[in-house]
Amino acid sequence: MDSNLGVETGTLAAFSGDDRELRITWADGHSSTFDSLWLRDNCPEHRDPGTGQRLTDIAELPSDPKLLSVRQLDDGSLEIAWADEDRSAQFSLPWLRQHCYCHQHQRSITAASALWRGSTDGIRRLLYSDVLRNQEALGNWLTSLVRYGIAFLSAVPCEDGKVLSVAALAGYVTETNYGRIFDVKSLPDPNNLAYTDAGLGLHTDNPYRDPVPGFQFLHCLQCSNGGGESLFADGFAVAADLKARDSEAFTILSRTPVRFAFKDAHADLTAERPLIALDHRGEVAAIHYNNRSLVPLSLPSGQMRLYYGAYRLLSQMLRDSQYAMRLRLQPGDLVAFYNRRVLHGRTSFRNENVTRHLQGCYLNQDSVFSNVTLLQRNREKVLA
Ligand code: OGA
Ligand code: NM2
Ligand code: ZN
Repeated sequence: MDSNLGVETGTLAAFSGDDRELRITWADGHSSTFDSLWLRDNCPEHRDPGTGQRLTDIAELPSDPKLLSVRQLDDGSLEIAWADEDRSAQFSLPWLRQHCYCHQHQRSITAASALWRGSTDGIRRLLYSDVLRNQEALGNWLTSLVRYGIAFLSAVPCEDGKVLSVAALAGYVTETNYGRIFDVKSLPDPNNLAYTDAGLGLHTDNPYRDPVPGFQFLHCLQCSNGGGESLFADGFAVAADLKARDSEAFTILSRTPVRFAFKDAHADLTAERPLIALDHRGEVAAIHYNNRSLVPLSLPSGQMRLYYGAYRLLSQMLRDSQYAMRLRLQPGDLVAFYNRRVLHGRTSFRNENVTRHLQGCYLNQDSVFSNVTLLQRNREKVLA
């Protein structure tokens, strides 16, 4: 669509447009459209140079600014002028490209996930000493954690509290009613089935808490010699398969909030959420699955059986061995996983001459994602 917009074509990109939008066709063929108000809102001069934070508020800007002209400067950037305001601003091409808001560039967390069933070679197992000393190893470990939702470390010294120093490499620990750190071992008077020798089916932790802990680290200090194997499954993969297999069941589980609760002498926690939580784009954002803490369902009677049917199907799929990674954590092993995606469980065990003992902690989600991005940023700097 050609227009009355004064456009001078440059060498790096072709651009065209009218007074409402600027269209750029990049050298690789991708095209981007930028609304004139969006450009006006993002004028670089409206940012504090030190923090990069925006100084203006939308109410201070004209509601329908008209583009007057666009020209490419010698340094490649685009100079954009608006009508009626005597205003122009310069936008760098890399900045515009990076901020393209076409459908394809509206990414969500799940887009960065690689689904796995049972296992995959991509899931990393690194030596703790390497991750401690070497930024690249740390980056590989955390990248696996974000991409697959799980990553392992070996030879983490079997010291009380060590899980906290490992956690500090990844993000910030979330303190809960279970403490900053919790000891998973069989106790005489447990407040949670986790503190028994019972098997635990695949589950996510603490769906009764808001927010749900993002990441969980479990450090094996002592393993059992009878049972006590660990199970892990990619909940995003199971959810994708459920959607393909029975879209109605998927819809029921993603649209029906259910309540979870945990109570003991010191805590009374409850939260309501669907077993499969979707983001605003309708993509799976989290799995909340914990039969132990699901309260008696409260649904209109016409929906009860339908709900149970969908819940049973998900539960059966989670028992399918094709999804489960099964292994016995050895002393010194540490598993880190994204608790909103990867389900974990264990087989029952019997302490005979040894006392099975894991130490765990939770980490908040954004601190881990932030560190992964920082490491990637530093890596790009080194390569540049
Ligand atoms: C838990 C748990 C796994 C295990 O403590 O929540 O799932 O292997 N433990 O003991
Ligand atoms: N523990 C191990 O979410 C749960 O209730 C699972 C969590 C007690 C911190 C157990
Ligand atoms: Zn658990």
